Amino acid sequence: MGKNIVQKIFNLHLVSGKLKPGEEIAISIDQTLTQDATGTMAYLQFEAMGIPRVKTKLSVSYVDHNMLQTGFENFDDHLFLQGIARKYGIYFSKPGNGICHQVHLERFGIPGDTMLGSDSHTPTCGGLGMLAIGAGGLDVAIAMAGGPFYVNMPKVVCVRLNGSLKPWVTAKDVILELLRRLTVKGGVGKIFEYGGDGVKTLGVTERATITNMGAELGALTSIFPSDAQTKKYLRMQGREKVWKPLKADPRAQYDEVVEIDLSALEPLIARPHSPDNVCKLSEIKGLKVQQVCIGSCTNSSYHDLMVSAMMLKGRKVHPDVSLTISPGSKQVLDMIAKNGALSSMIEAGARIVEVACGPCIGMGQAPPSGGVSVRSFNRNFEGRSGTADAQVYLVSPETAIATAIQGVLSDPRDFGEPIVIKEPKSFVIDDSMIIPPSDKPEEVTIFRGPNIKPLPKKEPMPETLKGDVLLKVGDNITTDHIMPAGAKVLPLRSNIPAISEFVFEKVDKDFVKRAKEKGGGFLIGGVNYGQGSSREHAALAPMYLGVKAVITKSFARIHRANLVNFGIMPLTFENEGDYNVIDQGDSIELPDIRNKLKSGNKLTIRNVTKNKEIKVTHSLTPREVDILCVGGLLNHQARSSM
Ligand code: MIC
Ligand code: SF4
Repeated sequence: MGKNIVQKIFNLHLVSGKLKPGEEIAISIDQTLTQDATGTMAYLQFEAMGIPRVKTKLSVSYVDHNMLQTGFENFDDHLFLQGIARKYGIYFSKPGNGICHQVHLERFGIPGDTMLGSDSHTPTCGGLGMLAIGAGGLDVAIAMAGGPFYVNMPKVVCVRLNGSLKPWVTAKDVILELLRRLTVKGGVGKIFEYGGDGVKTLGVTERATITNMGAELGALTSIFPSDAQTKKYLRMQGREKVWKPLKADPRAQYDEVVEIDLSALEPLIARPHSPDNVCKLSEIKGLKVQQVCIGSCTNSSYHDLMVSAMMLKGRKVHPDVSLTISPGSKQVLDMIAKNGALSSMIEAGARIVEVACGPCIGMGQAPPSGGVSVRSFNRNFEGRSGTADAQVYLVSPETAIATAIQGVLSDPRDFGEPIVIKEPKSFVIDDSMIIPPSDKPEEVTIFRGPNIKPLPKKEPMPETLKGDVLLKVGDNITTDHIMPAGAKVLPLRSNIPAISEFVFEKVDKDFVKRAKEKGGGFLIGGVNYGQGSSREHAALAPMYLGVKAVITKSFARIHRANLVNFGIMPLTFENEGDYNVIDQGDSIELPDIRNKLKSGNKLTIRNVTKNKEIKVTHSLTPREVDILCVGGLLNHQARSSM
């Protein structure tokens, strides 16, 4: 029987388990990636494991999120990360070098290798044929220590791309089409493997736009074949020697198939406040816009910025619009500076923003009150931009620039002749902002500013769990709801006591006070609870506040794993209707919990307030049950290395 690409890579990396959908497998990890907002915690955890040097083939630590230095915290954290990298054998990409996913694609990704990254958009490198997965920082720390990554074998979905895109229709529209069809939970438990004759029409950075935003489908990852386009891209990066061909066998089997006729697509747009709230741009064009932002790990490649510059050349940004452009990497910025494209942007009136995540994570450039912001980014969750009532729309760079010029949502097809970008012979290669690790690690001292607080500890699970329901929320709650980011909160990522003060801040401002008064308790959620980012702080901070279990209709993958890692039980209602018989403030009890967890996957919760019993289930593997019983993965790791 023929094999698909995912099976081929998993076969070469399988440590335990069988490649049968739903079964727990463990795979070895070749490379890891961290960014500063999740990295500080991941490295504190790595340090706690007492391993002298990372055991991966390559580990890179990026600084791209916490870039606004309005106090000492962020710079202190950057210095901590740089010291850790030098000491433990990790490459350090300095602030200003670029967004982790863009730089990793350019300088480090390898077709056929596996990567684990402490950021949900790690699958970006799937555009190069790499099997790249986003996870919590602790899972990444374990991979750096040489441990495998555990996951339930996903279903493999073949996305067959046919034909080619029409002018002004882009890779962004391909992934928006998938989000329109499948929704933000359509990819849970799945890997999307791209194939079909349309693949060869897409360059590596276009493919990377698609695999990047596959994270918004809730997928484990997304991957393209490694072919002539991949080889060309790697050659232009001076890295042709890492290229290898990778494609599915002719009779490869898939669990599902999705067909997309590229030539039938048109420009699409995701409306507030979810990346799957997609419609045709033509249905809502004409809407007045106050802000347009180009950038983020989804759309800030050389190609994206060149198209933007060519559209702006000789034109002006509309007087009522603020246009920001944040290039994805130093390489991209350097190239558009050298070839004059940057000048076209500046002349047109664009605000050139630092090479970083920036506005995508609310690090500056918050829209005005009630304002409409049109962005080439990947997430438009409510409040994420930094303005609670802003209306954020997601589009291709082409649509965004047409809109910035017209001042209203505009269809790029009305703009004129299609723009063809001449490819350079090679990219500008200068890795001087990537600092290699020290060959004398014993001489490296690590700087620790006052913002770096020790890891909070958790005790083993008691026999009976009891407490009150601290909060009940609805469907599709994101990690941005649970643990907000933005310029004010992000600098506290290495300080759990301080960051805990912001848990559920935008959902219920009394949550933290209540959690503290009651000494912790339970959370109730709807479907796809914890979608979005990989930030383990969305589990770690609730754990610090005493949250014992989260009971939902369903979970997003990374958040569920993070809950287990920090000793919080993820439970689901056996009958979804029982969501209605439990309310905020109810007292609940889970007696004899350790034994019950071990003896099956069904449990009964006693709602003491309503005098009712509620049946819940768990999908924990025996390994995960052990992790929960000892109070989390760090305790578990310490015990197994004793
Ligand atoms: C995001 O896009 O939400 C982030 C910020 O990159 C997160 C990571 C984090 O919260 O630090 C992600 O996507 O994992
Ligand atoms: Fe950075 Fe935004 Fe990409 Fe997250 S989605 S890594 S915040 S650019």
